Amino acid sequence: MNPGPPRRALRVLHTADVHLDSDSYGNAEQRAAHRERERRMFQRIIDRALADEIDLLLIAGDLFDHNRVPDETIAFVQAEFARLRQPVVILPGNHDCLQPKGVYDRHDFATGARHVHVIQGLDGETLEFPELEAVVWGRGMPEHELAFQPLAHIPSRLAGHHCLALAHGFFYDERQRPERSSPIFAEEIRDTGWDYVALGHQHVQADVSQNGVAAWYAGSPGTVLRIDFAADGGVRVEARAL
Ligand SMILES: [Mn+2]
Repeated sequence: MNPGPPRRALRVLHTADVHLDSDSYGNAEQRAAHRERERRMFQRIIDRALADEIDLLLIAGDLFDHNRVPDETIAFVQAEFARLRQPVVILPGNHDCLQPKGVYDRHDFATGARHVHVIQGLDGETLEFPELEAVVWGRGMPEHELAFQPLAHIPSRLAGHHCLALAHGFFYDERQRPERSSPIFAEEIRDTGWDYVALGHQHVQADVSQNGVAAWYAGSPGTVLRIDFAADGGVRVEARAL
């Protein structure tokens, strides 16, 4: 059954693999400079979201480089999110997966920021944004392993909505016994029938769209992806400079 086109155009910004607080080398001053560069990059993503007047920001995993990031880094991220009114959806990645005492266990990003959502459902969860006529689905990653399939259990599309999914893992062109953790198979992307799959994990920007399902790795920031969903169902993906 053809669900029919959504009624509203939608503009999304997709980033991934920001890796805030990644390891660096050198003396204290050099390490501080490295941290500042990472933070500045994240600020530019928020700047871009504001300048492009997007409706929704998707972060497809590894926003943080590890699960021990200090409170100060969280406060920085929260202050940046506070510049936005638009919904933000964060998918945990392998570096910031859902562990006890991990970053998303220690901090509730929605506190005082109802527009910020962290995907935590281990069998997947759907967030509905009626005002955008959009749904966003993702599956929380408790552990990065062969058996974890980021797109497993994705439901059928919701009629009359833009249907967007998030997944963080390794892309395989063909179904096979995976050698890499968190495998994402081309046919899984195709079979969703969804409008867009926002991918993270591979740091090179890549188009892995399948049979009318647009699917991209955002790549490590330097650029981000802007996705324009037309009211008639058309999807346009464009790399945007930071
Ligand atoms: Mn990753």
